[in-house]
Amino acid sequence: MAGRWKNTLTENEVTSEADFLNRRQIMAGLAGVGLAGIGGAAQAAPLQPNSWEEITSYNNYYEFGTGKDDPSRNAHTLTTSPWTVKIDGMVDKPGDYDLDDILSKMTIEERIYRFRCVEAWSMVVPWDGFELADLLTLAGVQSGARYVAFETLYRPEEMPGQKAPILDWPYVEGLRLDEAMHPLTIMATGIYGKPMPNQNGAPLRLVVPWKYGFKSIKSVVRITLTDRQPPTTWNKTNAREYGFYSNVNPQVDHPRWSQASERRIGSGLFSKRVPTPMFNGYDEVASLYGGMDLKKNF
Ligand SMILES: Nc1nc2c(c(=O)[nH]1)N[C@H]1C(S)=C(S)[C@@H](COP(=O)(O)O)O[C@H]1N2
Ligand SMILES: [Mo]
Repeated sequence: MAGRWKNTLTENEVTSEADFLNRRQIMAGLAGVGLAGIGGAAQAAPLQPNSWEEITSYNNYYEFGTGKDDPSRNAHTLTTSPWTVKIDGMVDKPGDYDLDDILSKMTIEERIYRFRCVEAWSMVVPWDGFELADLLTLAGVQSGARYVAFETLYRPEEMPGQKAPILDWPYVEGLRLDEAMHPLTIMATGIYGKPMPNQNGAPLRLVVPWKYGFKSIKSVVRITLTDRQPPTTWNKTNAREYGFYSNVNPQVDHPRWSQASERRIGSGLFSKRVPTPMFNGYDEVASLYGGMDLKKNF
């Protein structure tokens, strides 16, 4: 796939932000294409990742509170090891998979992705992770499966937000199987070559860069293959405002605000607004939605 690139370092290698940025420039030069090759619109300008500080202190993780700084203050209480992922439903090898076993079979890559929240702010995040397709293939997807459902850990003792009925816990999400199998879709295990911070969804979270951020469910403990479109948390909360697909689309406004532009976090004191591209710039996914009315299927 054009623009994909493999990480030449191991995830255990501790990389400072400065080293990371430096290495990016070197690799971009060597590759001759630049890392902006990931995703269409990014080809115009190289992606400048947000800082570690920005990515790990401005979060949405309602299990730890609804404020942007709640997760970074509260999520340290979460025990992330050992960690088990149940893979069930329409798979050949259902079971409780130990995360370390999964990781021993997966190839960790760095993926620098734009990340666009439905609230109209955005960041660029250098994730480490593996393709979800590789995990699904490991479990053996059966022919009748059409959707993938995801579930976040439910552990109110460690996730204080779950003691309040803010959302219908546990947080659940879903993708169509072809979306889940797309090479851009990853299960992320880290950021900047470091283990995933709890506030960002440790130890394992979904990242679907062409969809609004709430699709990228954190701290995943269950993955279910199914033939029916699964319920999703924000759709259950407000179906008029949050659809199942939730592809980034500047032409479909949220009922309460425009989606035509976004505020880039960290772009100075007055975070600058930039236009939001269709599919968040990842044009290569357009073929997944051929013939679909994306205003109806928002
Ligand atoms: N379990 C769970 N997953 C979640 C959320 C959440 O509250 N709980 N918030 C979502 C939203 S709205 C966004 S924008 C992203 C934020 O990810 P980040 O904090 O790593 O930027 O996580 C998504 N995944
Ligand atoms: Mo979000």
